[in-house]
Amino acid sequence: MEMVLSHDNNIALAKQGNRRELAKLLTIIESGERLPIKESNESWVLGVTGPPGVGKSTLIGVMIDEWVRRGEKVAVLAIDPSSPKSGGALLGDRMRMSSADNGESVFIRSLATRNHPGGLMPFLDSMINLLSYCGWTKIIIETVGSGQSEIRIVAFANRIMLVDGPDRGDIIQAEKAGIIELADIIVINKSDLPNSDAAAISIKKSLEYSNKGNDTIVMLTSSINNTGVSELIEELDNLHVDKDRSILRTKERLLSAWDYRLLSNPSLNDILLNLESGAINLDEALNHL
Ligand SMILES: Nc1nc2c(ncn2[C@@H]2O[C@H](COP(=O)(O)OP(=O)(O)O)[C@@H](O)[C@H]2O)c(=O)[nH]1
Ligand SMILES: [Mg+2]
Repeated sequence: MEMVLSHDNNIALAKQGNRRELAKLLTIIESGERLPIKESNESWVLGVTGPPGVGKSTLIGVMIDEWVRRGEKVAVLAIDPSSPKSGGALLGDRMRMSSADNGESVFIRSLATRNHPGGLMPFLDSMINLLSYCGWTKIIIETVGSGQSEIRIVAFANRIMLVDGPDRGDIIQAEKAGIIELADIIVINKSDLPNSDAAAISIKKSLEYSNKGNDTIVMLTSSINNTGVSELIEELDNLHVDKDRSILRTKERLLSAWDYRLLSNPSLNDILLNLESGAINLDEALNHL
């Protein structure tokens, strides 16, 4: 007689702080298995997004140091579209360099989206659940870039921080992607460089033009000089999560789930062929799916 594989024991170990077990369970989730963990609304999850090079990873590293000093346990899911190495590994290296004794309180896992053509939808929720259940009090999702797919990913967080640089070009990217409306807090990093004040003013102006978002917090930080970071942590820890933005995020998650369902439908190929040949129209295709 075959036994049903249960992960109860591994889950208990991960909850006691066993990182190897935690890593294994995340891999199990990534392979498509569901773990028997009750969903919780209690998890604290911050999505961090913004154009490449603005200093997201560096800033997250400094924030982690600060949180760890305050007794928090911080887990980072670093989402990388291409290699399972670069993004997460870079942050991992930085952490190893800066906080040799943070080990127990910091957990970093990198996820490559290219392994999952349908998106990360089915995994992120479960991973967040597991991390939260295992006692990680601050969970961060870092994405590379600020396009539509990054919005979809950070929408799994319950608060969003957009990081921008002092260049107008960076901000325009975020405006185009529509991520400004979703962000609870916008950080202009590299405030040690010229033009960062002007960048903050420009962001505030563009917030005024959009219908809502006047309560969006705009802050300046320099992650290399460690200025503005403890103020940022205060703001994040006391953040009032806006209902409208929360609904926008929920909508993005629903769209992810919808896309995932559609793309993983076993008859998708046949339906595409029938559409292509004109045998059915779009409405009929949708009905089939
Ligand atoms: N001048 C300045 N450079 C920074 C700051 N934060 C990060 N950088 C540099 O910007 C580059 C990109 O940083 P990184 O954290 O990898 O950016 P990411 O792509 O947004 O994650 C690196 O060379 C960092 O050293 C900052 O506050 N000021
Ligand atoms: Mg990065």
